[in-house]
Amino acid sequence: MRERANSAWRALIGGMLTTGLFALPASAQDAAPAPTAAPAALPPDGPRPPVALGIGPWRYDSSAGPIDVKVITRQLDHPWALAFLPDGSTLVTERSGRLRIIRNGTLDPVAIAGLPPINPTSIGGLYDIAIDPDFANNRRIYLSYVKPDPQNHDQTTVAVMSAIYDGGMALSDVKDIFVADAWFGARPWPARCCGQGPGWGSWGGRILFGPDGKLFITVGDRNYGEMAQQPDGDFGKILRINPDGSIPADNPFVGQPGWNPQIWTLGHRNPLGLAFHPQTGQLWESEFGPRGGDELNIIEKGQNYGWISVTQGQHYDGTPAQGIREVAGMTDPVIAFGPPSVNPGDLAWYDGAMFPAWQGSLFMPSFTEGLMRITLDAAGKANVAEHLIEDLKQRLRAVSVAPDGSLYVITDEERGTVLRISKRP
Ligand SMILES: [Ca+2]
Repeated sequence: MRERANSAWRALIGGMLTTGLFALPASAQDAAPAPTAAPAALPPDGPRPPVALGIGPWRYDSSAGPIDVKVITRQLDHPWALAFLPDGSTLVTERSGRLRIIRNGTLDPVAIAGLPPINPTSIGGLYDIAIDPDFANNRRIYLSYVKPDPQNHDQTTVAVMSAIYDGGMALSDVKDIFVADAWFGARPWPARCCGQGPGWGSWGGRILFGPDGKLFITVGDRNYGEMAQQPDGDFGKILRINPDGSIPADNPFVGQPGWNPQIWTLGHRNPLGLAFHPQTGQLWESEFGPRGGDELNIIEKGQNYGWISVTQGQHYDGTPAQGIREVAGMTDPVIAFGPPSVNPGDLAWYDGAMFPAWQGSLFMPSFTEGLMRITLDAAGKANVAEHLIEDLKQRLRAVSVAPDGSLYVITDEERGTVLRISKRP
């Protein structure tokens, strides 16, 4: 499957090249050497070309029996996260900076008002949603986003806002509760190793309440991976705060000179998925690594996950990683994916009633390999057991278990969708 998918992809890219659909700036075309027929040494990496999604519904046979996949809505611009509210409606973020609401299966055409200035550049914008554990009483939600410096919009960081949402068309009492100090992007950019990407990107941006009522925030390395090991910056970290923005006294580095007290773990590249195991309470995380170095990790208080010196992937300029695995002081991933990269999205442990066969499975959406179902064997080792809806060739950004036990998957596409996977009646 994987080989066939890749060769189809290469053929598609090749077709786009020969038909001139990959338009290069004139100067680049002038400077480019004549094309040669040399085969690529490595599989393609990075954004995959978009593939139009059909109307559906689709039917599959899965390990949980026959399933239906239906489009709930296809009118979203790069949706990034969704959250179910107690009244049955669903909030959805669009990365371009809009908060949307789906009621009774229908997307309201009007976006919810009241968001602060957001910079939707590159892969940045409006990101994740967390619902206050006490939402039924306080109607409070939390949204993460890429915050621009008002003086220079290239200079950005990840922030988390809190707001009251009463079910209508506007937020109220909107306020930042946390602004990461991972400001980056304004030129001139510092010299960085390893062929790292531009000064925009790698923001992280997942937020999730823990069973302890604390809010976990992922912050990417901002393509400045040298900072991921620095104790006095939020770059490349997973943070833990109280819902009012204050710092919990039991964070691992509180009171240690030179450390940001909000740091929970360090050494991350671009963490984009978080989920607490419903039985063990462990925090699982997915992370974009470099080429062929995407990771699934178990996040434990105070640990160092290696980036930038320790990675099982390849740096983009071919610089060898300084460490691969079992490096003293570093925590290895549970699974390292690739090459090629799978580009993992947000995670969900299945604990719903609709699919008994999937109880205890971890779902991990991917840009390239569909919705991956991961299981733990008797020894606790994680294995990829199944790929769902891979043939739809959509960039899957997130998956959530709905209150009825169906799975909602969002596709991070220009014409992005919410898909619902349910048991075939
Ligand atoms: Ca790592």
